[in-house]
Amino acid sequence: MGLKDVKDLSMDTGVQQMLAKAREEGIDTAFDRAAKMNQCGFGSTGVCCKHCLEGPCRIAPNGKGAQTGVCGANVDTIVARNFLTTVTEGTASHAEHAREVAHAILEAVEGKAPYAIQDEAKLKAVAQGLGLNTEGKNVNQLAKEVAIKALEDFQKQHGTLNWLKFRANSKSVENWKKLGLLPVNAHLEITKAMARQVMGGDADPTNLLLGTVTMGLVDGYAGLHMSTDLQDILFGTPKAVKAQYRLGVIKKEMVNISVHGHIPLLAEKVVEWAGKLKDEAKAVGAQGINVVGVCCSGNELLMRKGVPVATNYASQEMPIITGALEAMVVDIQCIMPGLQTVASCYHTEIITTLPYVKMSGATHVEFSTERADEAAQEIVRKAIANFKKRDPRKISIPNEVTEAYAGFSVEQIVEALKAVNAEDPLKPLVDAIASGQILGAVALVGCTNPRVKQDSSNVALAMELIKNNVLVVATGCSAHSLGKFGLLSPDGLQYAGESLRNILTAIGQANGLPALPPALHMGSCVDNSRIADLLNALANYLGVGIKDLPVAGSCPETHHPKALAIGTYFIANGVDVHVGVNPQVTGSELVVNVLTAEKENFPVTTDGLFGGKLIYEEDPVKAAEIILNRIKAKRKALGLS
Ligand code: XCC
Ligand code: SF4
Repeated sequence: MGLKDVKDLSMDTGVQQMLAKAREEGIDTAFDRAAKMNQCGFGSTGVCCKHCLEGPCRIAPNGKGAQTGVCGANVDTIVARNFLTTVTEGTASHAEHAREVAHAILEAVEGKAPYAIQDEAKLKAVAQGLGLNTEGKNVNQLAKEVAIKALEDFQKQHGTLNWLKFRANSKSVENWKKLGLLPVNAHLEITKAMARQVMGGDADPTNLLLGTVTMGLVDGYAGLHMSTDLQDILFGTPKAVKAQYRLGVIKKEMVNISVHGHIPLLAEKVVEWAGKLKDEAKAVGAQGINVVGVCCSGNELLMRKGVPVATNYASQEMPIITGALEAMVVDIQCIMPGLQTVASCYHTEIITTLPYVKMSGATHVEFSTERADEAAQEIVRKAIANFKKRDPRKISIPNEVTEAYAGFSVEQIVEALKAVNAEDPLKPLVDAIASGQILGAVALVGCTNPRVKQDSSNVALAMELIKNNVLVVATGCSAHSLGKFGLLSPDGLQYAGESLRNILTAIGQANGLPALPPALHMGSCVDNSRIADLLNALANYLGVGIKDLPVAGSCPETHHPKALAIGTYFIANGVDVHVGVNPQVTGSELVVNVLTAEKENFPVTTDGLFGGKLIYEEDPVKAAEIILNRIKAKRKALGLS
């Protein structure tokens, strides 16, 4: 099969340019590998089971051939169980992220790690939310108590996750309690989920799907919320910041280091040491050191430090192909093993940092919070040493750079609204929704996927929504897509419906800006917690449940199990979640109906139990129409026109 035209692989002209360069140099990228890899029909529909050595068993489509596995498991059990496996993987990733940060805070306040608490106000707010007495305690004492509360969520044997009790909407909690879904501790629930997936474990498909909901709650509270809260405490709560996007942020005359992965513990230190060691870079003939972001580490640094973002998931190999990247430092998640193969054609050094995420052929500099400074220095010095190893014939950096705004934490959004109504900051937003000036809100989240034309579905869906006066908030790699195509900038309001444009202009002007952008960048994937916090605040203000709000979530170009875990968390709260990529469950009618409520009067559906459902639609324009109709139905139920 011939390779696709690079114009059909990404909307980003810089990425197209690098893809063409890679092909000329005989280098394989994820986009070309995707074209060569046929997707298996059994795996694509979720009907292949590998849970024991009697298999693999796979169920033939249309009733022709074997309809049960060797053990007798039918297609519904197999699909539901595979879905639980996927959601468990995603949840484990986020729980491990949160636990690492909790541990870092403990080390920091005990003087064992070189970090200091940056946001005392957030610390106090989180401590109070967790029910801690804050009176007369100094910062380190309080931070220690918060970290211990966090670590309890990985240890306690009774009760409910502390972070769930702190952050969840009370109406949602009542519902989960009634259904017996409340998680005790993250490790216990992840272990239990693994145990129920095992051969001869849970075979009831509906029960397995309810198990995924508990996983979703672990993901939400012991993953997303805990990570965001603790990172804000340790590194500061984001404020609006000017940002730059695209491969043009890589600078020819500088030592370029990209940070890639998710946990900001290392990334923050790399930025710090890049500043401190710039004279050493000058000594080798560079003008300085330029740190650029990739994926969610990029988002974390962008939100708090204004560090420019080079690229998102699907095109993570492209910074190397510019020939001007001295080092790519990675921690966990979304790091393609193919990076090292590409890097071996250039002078770029891939540096892994965690003992449980290594790559053969890459350099490993072990990172731990205790030796954070040493590790970051070593990494920056390696990058400096690589500057002289560049091959000038291989350097070609696309020159486009797009300007955007990021940093819209809930705290920042409330601050901006205070300029309109100091006493009652949520009122202007609620009034605009009630009057229909803002039809509703959609969270555009998730990834890019080399099987989908990069950025195209993210951008098309966002355009369609803002045209219809829907406010878009964005996180993760999809926020990069919107940033690159002008939707995180006030200029993007030219694509917005008139009433949305008017209100965002008014709020912006009250804050001394020309306008707010039509899409607000709220952070990394764990920062989907910020979106949930905003929804919780709006629901409480109106005295309704989150499920009643005219809102939805969408991940048009997802690729990662984490996205399905996050999606499950939002569905459990009654928010519809659209996915634009095959969720690999279509082999079971039962599973499809439980998740999507496609068939009327199906006995058990997530829509019936929680008020939110899965929407699977690959065409972004059709997906926007479905989302808009659901938003309108939820408005109507609230008595709004
Ligand atoms: Fe990964 Fe977070 Fe997806 Fe990007 S958005 S591809 S999960 S880096 Ni999270
Ligand atoms: Fe086959 Fe059952 Fe084993 Fe799965 S658990 S591989 S369906 S025998």
